[in-house]
Amino acid sequence: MKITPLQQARLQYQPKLPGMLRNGIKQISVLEGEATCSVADQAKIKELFPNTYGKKEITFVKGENTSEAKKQVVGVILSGGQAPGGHNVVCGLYDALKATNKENVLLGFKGGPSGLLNDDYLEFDDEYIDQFRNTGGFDIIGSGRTKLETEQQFEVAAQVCKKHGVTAIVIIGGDDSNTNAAVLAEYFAAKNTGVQVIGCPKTIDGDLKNDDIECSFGFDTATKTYSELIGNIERDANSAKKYWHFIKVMGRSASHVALECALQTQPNICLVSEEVAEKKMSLSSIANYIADSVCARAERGLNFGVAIIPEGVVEFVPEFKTLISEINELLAGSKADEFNKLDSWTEKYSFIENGLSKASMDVFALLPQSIQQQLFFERDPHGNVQVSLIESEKLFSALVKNELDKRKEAGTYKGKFTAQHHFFGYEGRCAFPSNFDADYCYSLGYNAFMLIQYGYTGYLSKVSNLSQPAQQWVAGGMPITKMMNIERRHGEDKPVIRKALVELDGAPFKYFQAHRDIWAVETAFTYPGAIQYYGPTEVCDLTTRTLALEKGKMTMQD
Ligand code: FBP
Repeated sequence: MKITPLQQARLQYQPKLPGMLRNGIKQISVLEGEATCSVADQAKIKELFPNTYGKKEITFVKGENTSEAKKQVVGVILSGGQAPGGHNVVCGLYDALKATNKENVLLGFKGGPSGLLNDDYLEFDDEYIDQFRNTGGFDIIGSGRTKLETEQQFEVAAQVCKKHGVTAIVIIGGDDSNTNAAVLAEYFAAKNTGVQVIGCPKTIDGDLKNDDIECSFGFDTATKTYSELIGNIERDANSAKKYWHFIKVMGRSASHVALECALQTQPNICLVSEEVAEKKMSLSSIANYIADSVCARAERGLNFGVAIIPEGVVEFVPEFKTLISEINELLAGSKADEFNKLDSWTEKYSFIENGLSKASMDVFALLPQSIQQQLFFERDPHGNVQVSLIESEKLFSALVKNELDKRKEAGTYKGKFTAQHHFFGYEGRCAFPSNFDADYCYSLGYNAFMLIQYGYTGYLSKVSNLSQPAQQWVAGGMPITKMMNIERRHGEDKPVIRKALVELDGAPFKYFQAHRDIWAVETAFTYPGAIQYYGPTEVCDLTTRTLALEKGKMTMQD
């Protein structure tokens, strides 16, 4: 692998640990807090997790390390979508493990959870791991989306652990992966395998967040990367003054990524899916809302602008949701073959017209033909429409164009409207981690090993007080069961970590709400530029606006 100058320089960066972990391994002791209970459905969660429920919150403090001196063989797994900083979690884990005992071993299961099931692994050594310090990506061992959830999988996992003498597994993943980590921990405990399980909170989506986890890693870097690109586009728009840019950003269901990018770049429009759902907005009302901004700007001679669209927004539009479920019904079973045999789009269109309710057909008829076709061609293995593949940035620009044409005819709009489209997702998932993510991730990994060393299982590595400098961060652990409740998934009641959507009464959304009317009309763009790794701390060590607002470090006036 050819190493670039930036990569070379980043390899030398020494991530910052929370103050309490900085005194050397021999000086890390445990402070146990209160016993915990789950955020809801306590009786049910307790019944499902008899061995791991109700454990105490843990904080590490400076003091004599009293953990048991035994050889540890730890297996680590990267699970799900890539997020910047994953390599540093592994590096932090490795460094703590080796600092504790040179004989300790770290195994990396390759390609996600399936690596554990297939016994496909590598053993880390200094030479290998040193190439990955402070780099983006998950290529150190690869990632995958296999879910560890069945009893049979757990049995195989137990056998693989036994074969290698594995004493603990660290799962680096999102809400689902950490839910599965808790279930695996319970299984291992119930079977007396002696294998501990620790989770680490990962996802660029920012939706693994609760009273205990202030943010998931990767969110900081990914949103800074997208914001740099959005800022560049804003500057281009403000230079050429001839395009409206519609930018879809990743984030799955929640709009945390879109909202954070809006806070950083002050675009004319940012849709927030959670608000769309709350207000039960229709496609036309959203198009009208954007068109109002286009018109108001056109009146000032500003025939350009930027609109941010969260990846999952269409699923939050009630009428669109109904349309999707009717399409899924319409093509269920053999009806899909019948549909696919039809030659022309005209024939297919009549098939659709006959199968959908009047209300859904009205919505369908509103869509540009390319999107109509996407709804029927892009299907998942179960035959369902893949909503995440819908080009909603094109959908909304087409709907806005229709609306503007109507207004032009009515004489209420005289501007020009030409749209450009972008989708930012993969551009940010493997970026070099910001200093924040490099430090946070290294701390999560280091901390995860301390939890293992002190014998804990079913815990999430927890580093908090993140809006302060790293010296003041607080390291510890929280039983995963504390974050759980029961939700209906695929027709069954399941214990899961609650996914965090954007809170409409939370400080980040309120800040956006207080400023967006001005941003919609004026050119209030801000250009964050590239992530800075070197330079003054107020430039290089900034957290996200989301975290700053949530923790009261930024006010409405800022
Ligand atoms: P995780 O939830 O696993 O962290 O993945 C997040 C994400 O980046 C989403 O934002 C996006 O919808 C999804 O992954 C895309 O993943 P894939 O490329 O596997 O479809």
